[in-house]
Amino acid sequence: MNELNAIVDDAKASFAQATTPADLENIKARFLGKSGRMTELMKGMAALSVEEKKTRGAAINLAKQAIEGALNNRRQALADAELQVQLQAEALDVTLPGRQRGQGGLHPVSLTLERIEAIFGSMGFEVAQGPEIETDWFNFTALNTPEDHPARSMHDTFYVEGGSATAPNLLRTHTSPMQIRHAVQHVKHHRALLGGEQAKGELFSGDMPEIRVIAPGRTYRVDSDATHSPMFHQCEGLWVGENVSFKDLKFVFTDFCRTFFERDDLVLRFRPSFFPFTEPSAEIDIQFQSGPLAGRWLEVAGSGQVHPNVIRNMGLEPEKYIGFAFGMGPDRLTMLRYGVNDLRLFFDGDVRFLSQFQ
Ligand code: 2NM
Repeated sequence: MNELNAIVDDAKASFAQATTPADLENIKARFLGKSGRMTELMKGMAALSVEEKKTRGAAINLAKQAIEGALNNRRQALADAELQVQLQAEALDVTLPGRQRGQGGLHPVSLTLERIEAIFGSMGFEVAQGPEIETDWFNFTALNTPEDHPARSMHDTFYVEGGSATAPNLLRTHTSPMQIRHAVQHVKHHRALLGGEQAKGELFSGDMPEIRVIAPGRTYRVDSDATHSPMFHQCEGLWVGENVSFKDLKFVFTDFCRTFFERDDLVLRFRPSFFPFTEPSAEIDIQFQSGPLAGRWLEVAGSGQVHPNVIRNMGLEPEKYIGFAFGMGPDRLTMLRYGVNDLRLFFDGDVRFLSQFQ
C-alpha cells in the first residue's frame, strides 16, 4: 500500500509542477494514460487470486480516485490562474470619464440658408430646389441673356460633358434657372386645373395663384480669390402676380434685411443697375446705424422687375402678369452677420473655425 501512497504523492507533486493546462495533461498521461503507472498496476493484477484482486483492486481504485481528484483540483487552479491573468490584462477602469462623442453642428452658411428660408417662409414664399447641372436654355437663354454675353464664355462658366453644341450642359451660375423651372410647373399646373385646349406656344392669361418662391443653393463660376469662390451660394427670390410692384419688392426686402440682421433701424438703398433678366434693375445696399460696420453702404443683392421676355419664358402673358425678382449671396450675408473677413474660411473645412458657430 505504501507503493500506492508513493504514486499518489508523486502524482500530486508532479501536477503541482505543471504551469499550463497542456503541461498538466502531459503529466497526467504518466499516471492515468494507456501505459501510465496506474494502468500498469491494473494489468499486474491478472495473476492474483479472486480474493487478492478484491482488496488490491479496491486499493488501486482509491489511489486512482485520489490522483483524479488531485488532477481536477490542479486543472481548476490552472484555469483560475489563467482567468486571473486575462482579467488583469483586460481590466477596465470604470471610474475613468467616458470618451465624448464630438458634437456636430450646421455650417454657418447652412444656418444662414435656414434663416433665409424661415423669414421668406413667413412671408408666404415656397422653397424650390433643383439641378446644379443645367442646360444653356434654363441658365441663360430663358433668362434673356444674349448669345454674346460675357457670362456665357468659358472664362466665366464651367461647361460640363453631356450636352450638345447647341444645348451645352453647364454648372448653374445662379439659381434663377430654378425660378424658371418652378414658374413653368406652376403655370402648367394651374392651366391644367382650368382645363381647355392650349395652342402650342400660347401664353397663359387665365387666373392662377401668385408665384412666390425662393431658390437657395450652390452655384458655380470660374472665379477664385478672397471674396470669390468657384462654388458659392445663391438665393434668388421671385414674386409674380397680376399687381406686384417695385413697392412690394422694397417692402419685402426691407423686412427681410431687418429681420435677418435683427436691426429695426437698418436702412436700404435701391441703386439703379442692369441685369438682362430684369427691367428696371437695382442693386440693393444696406447700412447699419451702429456696430463695427455702421455708416458704410454694403451691397447685399441685385433685383428688378422681371423682364417681359422672362415672363414669356415662364409661359405667362406679360400684359397680365408682372413681378419682381432678387438675388443675394448667403455667403456674403453670413460674413456680414458674423464679421468674417475671408470667404475661403467657409470652404476650408477647418473645424476650429466652423465650431465657433455652434
Ligand atoms: C438677381 C438680380 C435681379 C432674378 C431674376 C429671376 C427670374 F427668374 F425671375 F428671372 N430670378 N432672379 C434676379 C434678378 C437675380 O441676382 C443678382
